[in-house]
Order: sequence, then C-alpha cells, then structure tokens
Amino acid sequence: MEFLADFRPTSIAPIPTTTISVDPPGGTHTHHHGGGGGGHLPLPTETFPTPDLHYIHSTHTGQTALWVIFALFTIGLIPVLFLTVRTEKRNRYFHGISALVLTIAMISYLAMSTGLGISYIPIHHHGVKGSLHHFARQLYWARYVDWLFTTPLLLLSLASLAGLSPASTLAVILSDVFMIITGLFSAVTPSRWASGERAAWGWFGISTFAFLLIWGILFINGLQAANKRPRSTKGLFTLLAAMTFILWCAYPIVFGLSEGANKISVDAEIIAYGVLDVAAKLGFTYLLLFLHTHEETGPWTLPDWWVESPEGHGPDGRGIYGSLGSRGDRD
Ligand code: RET
Repeated sequence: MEFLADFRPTSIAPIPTTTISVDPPGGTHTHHHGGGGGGHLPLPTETFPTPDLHYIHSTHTGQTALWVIFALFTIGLIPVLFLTVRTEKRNRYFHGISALVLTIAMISYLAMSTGLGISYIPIHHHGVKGSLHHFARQLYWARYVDWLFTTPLLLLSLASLAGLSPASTLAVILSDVFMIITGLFSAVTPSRWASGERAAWGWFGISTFAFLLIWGILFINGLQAANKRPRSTKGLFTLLAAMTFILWCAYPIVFGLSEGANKISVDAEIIAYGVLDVAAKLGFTYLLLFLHTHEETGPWTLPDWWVESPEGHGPDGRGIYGSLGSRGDRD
C-alpha cells in the first residue's frame, strides 16, 4: 500500500478552481439577426476543480528540424536506389537492407513532420515542488515504430558482414526488439508520481540490459565469426561495429535527458535524435555500401532461387479445384 502515499496531495490547501466560459453558437451580441428577441443569451459558465495542466511540446524549431531530417533521408535514399538497381541481383543483399532502412526512416520522419505518432505523457516536473501544476510532455512514439524495424535491419547487416551464425543473429535481433519495446514502455509510463517514475526507470534498466546483450553477442561471437573472413571484411566489420556501438550508446543518454528526466526541451530532443538517426542510418549504410566488396563465396551473396524466378513448366498448379473447374461443364 506504500504507493498510495504518492497520491496524497502535499498540503490540504483548497483545490483551485477555474472558470471557463463558452461562447454560445452565433455569438453573444444581440444585433446580428436584425430584430428578433434581442435579449441577452445566458452565458453558460461552468465551475469545476482543475489543476493547471502544462504541456511541454515542440515549437517551430523542432518541427522545422523534422522536415529537414525528412529531406535528408529522402535525398540520401535516391543514390542508394540507383546503386541497388545497378548492382547484380545476387550482390544486392546490403543494398536491399539499406534501401529499406532509409525508406522506413523517411516515412517515419514524414509522419512526425505532419503531426502523426505523437502523444502526451503525464510527467512529474522537478522544477515545481508541491504545487498542483500538472505537466504532460510530448512523446514522439513514431520513432519507436521506426526503430522496431530499422534497428534489427542494421544489426542484420552487421551480423551478415561478420558471417555470424543464424542462431546468434536471431538472438541479436530478438534482444533488439526486446530493447525497443521495453524502451517504449519506459517512455509511455506516466511518471507524475514517484511510483510511476520508478516504473519508468525500471523499464529503462530492462531495456539497457537488452542493449548490453546485443553488443555482447556482436562483439564476442561476431568477432569470432569475422576472424574466418578475409582481412578486409574483418576490418570493415570491426570498424562499423565499433562506430555503431559508440553511436548507439548516445540513444539511452538522449532518452534519459528527454523522455526520462525531462532535462532538455522537446526541440532539443528532436534535434539530438535527428543527428543520431542520420549518422546511424545514412552514415552507416553509405560506409557499408561504399567500403564492402563482393565476394562470390561471401555469406551475403544471395542464392539464385531468391533473386530469379524459377524455370520450367510442370503442372499448372491449380490442383484439384483447378481441374474441377476446367471440365467445361458450366451451363
Ligand atoms: C532506449 C531507451 C531505453 C534504454 C535504451 C534505449 C536504446 C535505444 C537505441 C536506439 C537505437 C536506434 C537507432 C536508430 C536508427 O538508426 C530505447 C532509447 C538502451 C540503442 C540506431
């Protein structure tokens, strides 16, 4: 029952009341219909207790930043698409993944720029102690949908480059999905009271554990696997994995300062995540596509059956229903 203590108001002061007035339809002035009754319509007023609710939200700066990042992803996607169609089908593995990552990021930024994927989460604002001000901070949850799809794809690129076993690759990807979902849980937990704050940071801790698991597997098993590859591939994997790890470490820090402890504005949050997203997606895919070389026996050379439509005639594939319908017995 200890958590109930959190809900008690800090002082027994009378609850402040607010008066709101609503304009009746057609306005409150009397001359607009030329004649008629001409009397004053009663102003409907209502009095009810309401704590002051303050919204912490993005401004013009943040919204412009979202559009700029959307433009960067769109412009960055075009050369990747060109490169993809110009590359031989069997060697398009990394191209395909990269194009997908950039497309998802572009769509997610378009959604956020146009006001989609946003909610308000009640938070405790540490600046105002013991007052009845309530705060709600804007949460751009669309980025978690983006991350849910793009981070596994980025990790798939890294794991494939190292030639990591399918079992370990699956473990990395599942840990990543777990990290993003528990991170979202942390972000959406209302933390107006201490119990909520504890829950939010609890989810943050669980998510961080998954984050460490991903990188543990990638560095230990990934490096073992990369040792079996040519020197240049091993070098590229080590470089990309190290850079990606450092970059990804910044995400929980930005989270802690924004969604977590509300220390920076929503605009600053948008810009910080934006810089990281551009580096982690555009920077990563461009480095990978320009630095890796194809190798016929490499683990990333796609099999023919994946990229070519199968040859041959054989049965027409309609099965029993097909043959029933083809007797020509329709009246
Ligand atoms: C959260 C919050 C909880 C703790 C941790 C997090 C990590 C997020 C990461 C995101 C990476 C995103 C990328 C996006 C696009 O390119 C969920 C912020 C550890 C690592 C790379």
